[in-house]
Amino acid sequence: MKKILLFVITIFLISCETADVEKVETNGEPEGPHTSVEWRIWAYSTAAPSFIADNCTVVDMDSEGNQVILREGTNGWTAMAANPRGPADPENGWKDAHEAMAMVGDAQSFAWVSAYFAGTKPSETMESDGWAWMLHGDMGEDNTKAGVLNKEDSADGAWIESGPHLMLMPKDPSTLDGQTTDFNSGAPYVMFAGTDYAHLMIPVEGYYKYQPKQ
Ligand SMILES: [Cu+2]
Repeated sequence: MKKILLFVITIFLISCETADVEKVETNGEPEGPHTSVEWRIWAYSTAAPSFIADNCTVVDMDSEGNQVILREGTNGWTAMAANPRGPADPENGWKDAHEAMAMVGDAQSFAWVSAYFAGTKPSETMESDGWAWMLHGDMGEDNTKAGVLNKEDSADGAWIESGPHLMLMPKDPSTLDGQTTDFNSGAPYVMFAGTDYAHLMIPVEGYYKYQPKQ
């Protein structure tokens, strides 16, 4: 009898643990198609810690390329999909939040991103440094050159597919002079060093899950 009781308790404890693990892994992801407003709000906003994600604005592009607001926020942070490639399977939407390259940024980081996609100097429109969270990582960049979309087109050893990170976009890129550009050091490192788009990548737990640390 004692043995059976012990067995039942053990099973109970194991199932509690599994439930906890699942909670962390799905991170509250809603069921249903990834094209739904509900899924996109979840996917984009969770690029930031929950205390920012809960109250951020969430935006997306409609089929004509116009910006639409999926959810109005209150904390000055905005979430969006930052992958310029678009979904590999447009009909079914982003495969996951990683493919979307979900990003949650403050107003200054959005000035930086707008300049980046327009090919203008971020320093001309930024008022101060900007911050952006990408806790789902990105689909890969050439660390030495902006706008390279495929590993095959990147310089030797310069390709990095990032896991979770925070980014500091400086108004004055020269403030990052002297920081390392080595993305395998584990330390914050500079991406696109020496260009108008130099920014600091700050790796957090799980950073090397897509591309092992060398
Ligand atoms: Cu990033």
